[in-house]
Amino acid sequence: MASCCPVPSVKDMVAEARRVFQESFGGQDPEVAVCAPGRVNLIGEHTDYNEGFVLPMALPLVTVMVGSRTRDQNVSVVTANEAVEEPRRVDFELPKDNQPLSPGQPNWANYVKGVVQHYRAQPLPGFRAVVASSVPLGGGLSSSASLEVAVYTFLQQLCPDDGDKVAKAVACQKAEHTHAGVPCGIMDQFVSVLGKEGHALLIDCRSLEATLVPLADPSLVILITNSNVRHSLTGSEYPSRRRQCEEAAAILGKGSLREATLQDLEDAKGRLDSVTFRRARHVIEEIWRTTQAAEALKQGAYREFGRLMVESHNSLRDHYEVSCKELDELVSAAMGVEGVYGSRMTGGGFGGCTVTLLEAEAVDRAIKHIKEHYSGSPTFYITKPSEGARVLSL
Ligand code: GAF
Repeated sequence: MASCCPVPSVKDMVAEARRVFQESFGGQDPEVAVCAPGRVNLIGEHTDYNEGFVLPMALPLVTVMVGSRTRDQNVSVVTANEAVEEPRRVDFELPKDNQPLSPGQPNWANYVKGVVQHYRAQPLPGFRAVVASSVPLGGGLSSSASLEVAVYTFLQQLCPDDGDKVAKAVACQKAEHTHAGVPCGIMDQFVSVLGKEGHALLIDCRSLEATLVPLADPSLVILITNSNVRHSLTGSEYPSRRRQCEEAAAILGKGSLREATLQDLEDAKGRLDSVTFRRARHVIEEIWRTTQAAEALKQGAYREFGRLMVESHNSLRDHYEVSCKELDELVSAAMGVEGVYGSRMTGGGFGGCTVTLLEAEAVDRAIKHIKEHYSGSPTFYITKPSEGARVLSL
């Protein structure tokens, strides 16, 4: 498995963040360390903001945050992530009297500011901190949600809230809406907070309840392949998909597409343009596929699970139109390997990663085959369902 990206140990990441903290803040030691994971979604794509089901798992790739409170109202945050834009240090004062904390430059700091603003136990003390991440940026593995949830978890150590985990995920989702301008659903923040080692989470995005689905069979591997492409369309495409779904639900007379059936859609065909029809069709079918897939996983019916993954990918490609040539190539390459159960794009789309479910003994073969059949330069991660956000020892 020589060609897989190593997953850095959380301990090493904390040691590095601590070193950067000492270097940035006059040799002081941080008092608190936390981390929050990225995620991979196994199935249930673009269903969360339609109040549907999703089936993600938390990754061993995490954002770490170390730091200490200050005696004043000043915040200083340094990122150890060299892939983000400069400057890598931001300083700001906590706003007084519930004034909003405006987003600005650099972009990475907006996730910190957003969470500070939406934190559920105000007023906060000032703090100094360093963030470091092993979640690839812009790879569709929720680097932003992992940063938001890490910041929230860090703030809980300085100024405890009531500990409500779902409310924590919702506050982080709000931060993304207001400070990153992405009208995302709840999936990424939810699984980053509530992920469980050895399990995927079947999340009902209407009731915000989750069921644990065991996923720790040693004969099974979850392989993530990063296409290493990101198309610039992403910015406007995500909000436009969300709008199309809301329009479709309104035309069908439903509060959300979760409440619609394929028959409702068929009956309204004359009142929907063909694009909106296809968007709604993807969502309605994907919600159903996700519940079927969770059932298949519980039964150990990996072939059936894999078949649903491929159906999901094809629907995202043809009906929802959020895939791209590179992701399609990766999926079809993976599906050409004996021992692969299924493969699909994961996350928002237009680049980023695919997720492939396969027999452990097929991993080397699959990586070799994908490399030979992909026109770009892929990177690979072999992952395991991991624990959600947590406090670490220093
Ligand atoms: C992004 C969003 F942040 C999620 O809420 C979800 O909608 C996903 O795209 C698509 O399933 O990751």
